[in-house]
Amino acid sequence: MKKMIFLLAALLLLATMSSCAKQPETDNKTSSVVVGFSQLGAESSWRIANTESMETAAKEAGFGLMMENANQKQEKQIDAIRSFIAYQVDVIVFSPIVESGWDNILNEAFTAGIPVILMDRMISNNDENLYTTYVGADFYAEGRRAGEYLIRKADAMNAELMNIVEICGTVGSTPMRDRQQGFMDAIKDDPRFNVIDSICGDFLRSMGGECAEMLLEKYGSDTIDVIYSHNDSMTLGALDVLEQQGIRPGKDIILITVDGEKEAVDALKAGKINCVVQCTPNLGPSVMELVRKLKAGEKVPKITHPDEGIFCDFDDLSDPAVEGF
Ligand code: GZL
Repeated sequence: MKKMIFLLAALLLLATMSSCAKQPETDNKTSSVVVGFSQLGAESSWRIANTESMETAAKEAGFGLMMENANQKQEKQIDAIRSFIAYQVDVIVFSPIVESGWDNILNEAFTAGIPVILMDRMISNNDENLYTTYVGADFYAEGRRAGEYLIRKADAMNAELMNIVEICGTVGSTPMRDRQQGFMDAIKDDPRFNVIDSICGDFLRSMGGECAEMLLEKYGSDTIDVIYSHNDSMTLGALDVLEQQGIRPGKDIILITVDGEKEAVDALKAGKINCVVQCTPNLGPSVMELVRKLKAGEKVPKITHPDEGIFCDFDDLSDPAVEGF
């Protein structure tokens, strides 16, 4: 009964606390399990698809989902997690916008005895008490796949030198750090590759376009051979700018991107992007299976990575399997 009162209060307060939060359709009053979910924002198609995956999976599992959208603000994620603790949700799930700054709030969750699932992004503190399990991509492997594609492409083009510019995701986030490290490690011993600049586009389409404008103005289109961009949103913004300036994306400048949204895969099929490294947003089913196991007292792995690959211009792009989310 106490839990029911808490949950009803939770829903009322969450509804007023953040007008942007999409209140769960799932009936929390009847569900035996309630999941508190702090989503970091709605910055990209990937993030929107990820939110949809979580909502659908919670409904299919019969779990109540209390979701709070932080709109790219870490302090709003912290507030949301604190409110989930107060309402005594069964499990807390969140995607940390950046890796640092979570120790205090996660210690509060640990003290409250509420398991925490990290979904999509990691935290920097490796105190294993601060979270129960992580489910999400191996971003380092994604970066390596991008670099290994470029090596293959340089071989096919008999390239002697390739100047590379990098458009990075949110500074301090796991995907930004590891997609960069994996890519650089893959190409670092190859003298053909020269990384001439790396600037932040924060995973936003608008910022991707601004980065492309700045890089083209600074170096000129004749100097830049490759753009490696940490997500499709920024890549599509950059692609628009290239075309506005009469530059043929995918031909005059090689574009390598990460995520795999439909618009990017369609651009790959049109010859405007050369490589799309897959990063699935469909983590909801894995998260809810972990919730089920935790509630059943079953052991769960510390890390779960989804299977991922790449689509590129060496593939048979007419294959129906080549499709975006
Ligand atoms: C990756 C995810 C990233 C995506 C971006 O798992 O954290 O955040 O690559 C999104 O599109 O903004």
